[in-house]
Amino acid sequence: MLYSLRMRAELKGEHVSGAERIVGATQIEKTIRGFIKRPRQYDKMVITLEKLESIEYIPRALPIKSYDFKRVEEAHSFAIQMLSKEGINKDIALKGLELLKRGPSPKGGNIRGAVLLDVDTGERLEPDPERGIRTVRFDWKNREHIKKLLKERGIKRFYLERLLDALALATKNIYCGVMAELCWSDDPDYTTGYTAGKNIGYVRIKPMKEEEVPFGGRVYFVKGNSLEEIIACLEKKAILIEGL
Ligand code: PML
Repeated sequence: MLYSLRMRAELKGEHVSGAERIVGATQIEKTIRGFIKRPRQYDKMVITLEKLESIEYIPRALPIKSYDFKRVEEAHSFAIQMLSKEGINKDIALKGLELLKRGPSPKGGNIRGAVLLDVDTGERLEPDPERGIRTVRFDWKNREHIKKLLKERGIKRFYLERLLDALALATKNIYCGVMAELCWSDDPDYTTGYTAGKNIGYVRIKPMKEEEVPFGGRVYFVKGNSLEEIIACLEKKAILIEGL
């Protein structure tokens, strides 16, 4: 039997950390101990443990490429170029970048979930824009093995856990029918972000923001006519990714 374990932590009502694992019964306690240590500061943590009825397997994650730039502007132009290879036009891509620059909340600031941006109209499609849509119920079939493979490819310790989580999440998103994703962290110390899609793979791009900027998040570019199916897959379908 497999379980979905999810954590979200807040500080003064603001989301500060989240994590997601699919584990067997023997791993539950160890995973929760890891969750508790994860956020640097929090005053509230919610942990959800749920038995999974069915699970789908994806044989390979999106292929990884990494690009470094001197300036954020160059990194953003490159991201727009990558998104165009997934059929996202420049105006819509710019709208996604603008949302992450100030945080996607309609009041400004970060939100817990992702923005769903209609690739044809540029409209936001999430039912609740203060919450966004969360991709949940996904993980690696053998997380430690994938971690070892990434280390062997020269991924440094500082990036490892985030890359593992973000690559699994982006792989599920594209599997669920998201056309492309744009992301960078809201962590002020983490400036690497990515674009992802079925043609471009998982394209890591640095720096997507200046150091110490506390805004970021995720934008999923979607076709409005397949919205319900995509949301159901992102939120409900349990997915394990087998390999790189
Ligand atoms: C990476 O490939 O280094 C991860 C980039 C995105 C991290 C997003 C996040 O942790 O919030």
